[in-house]
Amino acid sequence: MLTNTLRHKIVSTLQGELSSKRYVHVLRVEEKAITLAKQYGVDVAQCQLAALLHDLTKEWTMEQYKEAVEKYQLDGAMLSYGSEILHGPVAACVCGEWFGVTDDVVCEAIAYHTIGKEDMSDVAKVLFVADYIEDGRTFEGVDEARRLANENLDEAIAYKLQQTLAYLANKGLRIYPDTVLAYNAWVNKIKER
Ligand code: DGI
Ligand code: FE
Ligand code: FE
Repeated sequence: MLTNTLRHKIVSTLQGELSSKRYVHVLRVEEKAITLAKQYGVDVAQCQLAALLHDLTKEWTMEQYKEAVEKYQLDGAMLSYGSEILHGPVAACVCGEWFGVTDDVVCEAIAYHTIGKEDMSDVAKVLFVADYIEDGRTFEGVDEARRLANENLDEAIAYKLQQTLAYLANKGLRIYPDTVLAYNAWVNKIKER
């Protein structure tokens, strides 16, 4: 449960772990996650907690990630993709130790917030979309993402996956296989609606 004390503890840790730019991003994701949770009848405290913790380890060094992959027995293949792919799964493990946050729904939402997953809980969906459309985002297509998020969370998820894959391929960046699996699953899901 997200008490005031826990929130304060997390927020002061974030101020130490993150650049001010990323810190304010996290606060905007928290705000957006609360709004979406209320709009879609999802547990507000779980969404808020997942949002606060989602980028906790985004500025870690590769040395820190390497230790975490060993310690928590995560997929070692993630190491060659760097922080982008590692920061979610690692944060999902660390938040138990640092803050006693062990709620599976919250931890899974954090773990999958970058690449998505075929089956996402409502909390994971809210975080996945809130991270993409928080008020500070300005990329091309963000207005469409916000419009979709206002109508249907699933549509917004499929859109984010489609845009992310296209962006990565356009830049010639390597795509982590689970990113492709999530994309395929959500393209199907939207077609079947
Ligand atoms: O942490 P944030 O910047 O708030 O957002 P995020 O965690 O959703 O995304 C971080 C970045 O990860 C984003 O620029 C897209 C990128 N990404 C997503 N899937 C993959 C990926 N990068 C690589 N190299 N491969 C992927 O499969
Ligand atoms: Fe992230
Ligand atoms: Fe984020």
